[in-house]
Amino acid sequence: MKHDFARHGHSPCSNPQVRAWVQETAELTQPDRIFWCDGSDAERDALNAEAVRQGTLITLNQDRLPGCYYHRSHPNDVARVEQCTYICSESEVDAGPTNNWAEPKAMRAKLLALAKDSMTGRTMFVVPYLMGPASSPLSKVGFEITDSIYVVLNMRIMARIGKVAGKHLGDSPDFNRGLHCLLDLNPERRFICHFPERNEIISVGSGYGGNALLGKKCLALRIASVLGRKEGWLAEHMLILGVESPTGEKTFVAAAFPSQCGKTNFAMMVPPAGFDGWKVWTVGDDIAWMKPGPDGRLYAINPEAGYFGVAPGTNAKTNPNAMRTIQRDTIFTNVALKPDGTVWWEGHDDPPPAECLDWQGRPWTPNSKEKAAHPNSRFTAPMANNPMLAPEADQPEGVPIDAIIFGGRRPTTVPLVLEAFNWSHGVFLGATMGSETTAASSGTVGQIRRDPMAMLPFCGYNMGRYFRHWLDMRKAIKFPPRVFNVNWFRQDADGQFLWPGFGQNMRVLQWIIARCRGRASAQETPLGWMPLIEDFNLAGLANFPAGNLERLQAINPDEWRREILQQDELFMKLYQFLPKEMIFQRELLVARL
Ligand code: SAT
Ligand code: MN
Repeated sequence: MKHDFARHGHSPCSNPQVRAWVQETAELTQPDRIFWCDGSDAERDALNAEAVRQGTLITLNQDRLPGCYYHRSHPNDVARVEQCTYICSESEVDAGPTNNWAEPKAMRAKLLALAKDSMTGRTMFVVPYLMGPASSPLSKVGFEITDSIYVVLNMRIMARIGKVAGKHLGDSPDFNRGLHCLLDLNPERRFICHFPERNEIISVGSGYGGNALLGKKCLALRIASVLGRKEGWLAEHMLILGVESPTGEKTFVAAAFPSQCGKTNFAMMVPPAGFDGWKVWTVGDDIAWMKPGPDGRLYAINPEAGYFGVAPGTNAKTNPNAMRTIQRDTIFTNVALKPDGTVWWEGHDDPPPAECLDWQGRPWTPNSKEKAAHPNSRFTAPMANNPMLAPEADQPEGVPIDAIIFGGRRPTTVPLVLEAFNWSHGVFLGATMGSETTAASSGTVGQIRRDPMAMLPFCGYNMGRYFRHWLDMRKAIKFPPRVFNVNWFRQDADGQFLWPGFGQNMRVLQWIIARCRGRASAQETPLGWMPLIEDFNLAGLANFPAGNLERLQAINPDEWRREILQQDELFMKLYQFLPKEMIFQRELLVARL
């Protein structure tokens, strides 16, 4: 069946507020055509065909990678841009010292002036989308207006789009308005702006990932964190996974790590040899919305419907389930393109191709100096492809969370695993998280930056008040999850990783779950509860030098002196808004050390 792109997609949503806003936006941006997305497969085929015709997508080898396409973004547009990201709350204090703030009226005027007539000669797509399972009370509706067909095709994978969103919304005025204009991709005219009081996002000048797929970081974290504070829930930069024991007992865990610390790998982990009967199910790999349930436990949904994962380093060893997930219906962005119409990246299972085109379309051979794939190249894949997708992922009530894990990329100082003494201490562990910077955001790579709860770039309001909200949530949760801190990245003096990571992280999870179930003892240390060496399952772990676990868990006083001073830098910045519990926790830590 052939679908006429030009004649497709003309069934506007009946919600009067949506229609009025779309009309208004069309008058401003002056597109040649308006295309309302319905989310159907026929529509997907028509959009893919059109994107290929325009050269936005390249069709990959359909025998090897059915339904898969390839995209190159503009070389200046390959990551999130925090310096161009603004929280435009009415008052500057509401954005807080860790966000860029701009006065909302002036910023809106500036953005609308940029958007004016920007879609002339182009198609304006209207994407109704739902973040969260259909009919979940935790789900939220957004509409993204965009002139990027690539954004539409990514949103199709990352969110539940089309009729399901209109149905969830009904006639309610309660939806997020998202306007996205590519403009000319000039970094000077690149702004990602959030208007929390208006539940509105305007993003111009970038077509990439978290800058342009407005349901993801913009709505599901920055705007949602503001809504969560108002409505009594948490919007977090967390994966959600379920561990099933050989007896069929399931424990759900939410874990926060900064971008590019392996959230997707952890969320899709395969238990290693020796863990017969254990299974890890994925609920989500990036974002969790968590709200106390009627039974007094904390429940989490994954608002997304797909994975926007880092390609480099993904292979059958690091993430076999991801490799299966991206065999079909996947968009690959900024990876290398092989002559046979398949894709490659550094750290792929296949050896480097004798020749290929790099992420910028230039001929590449193994002798080339530059990388073939951009370090922040990505796959966009539907979560339904994941062989270990948790059956509960679509449950409207979400899954009950028993453990919250905070982690970062720390070559020194921070032990492999420890458990917080209590909720406040857990909030302190999250608040003082740090991590080495990576390529997911533009900027220097390899420095430790404080990244509280992995939310530094994503908290849509004052970070000090965000800690207060976390502390206050304790009162609303009768049976709070236990809180843990992990670090897979500790190195020895020669820069070698002390811990094998990946599937072997199951051993850490096993201890965490045993703690949650009251089955493992622990020793008290200045930093928190730590596993007794004899309690920690190292059975069958090949090539693991004796004494490495002790090295992984060691507390080095000099390193901790430096660490506390570093933590103070963020606390000083937030001082005016910092809950006093955080200062107490700091004092207690100093005293214990
Ligand atoms: O922000 S993105 O969605 O582009 C990816 C990330 O940083 O997690
Ligand atoms: Mn992320």
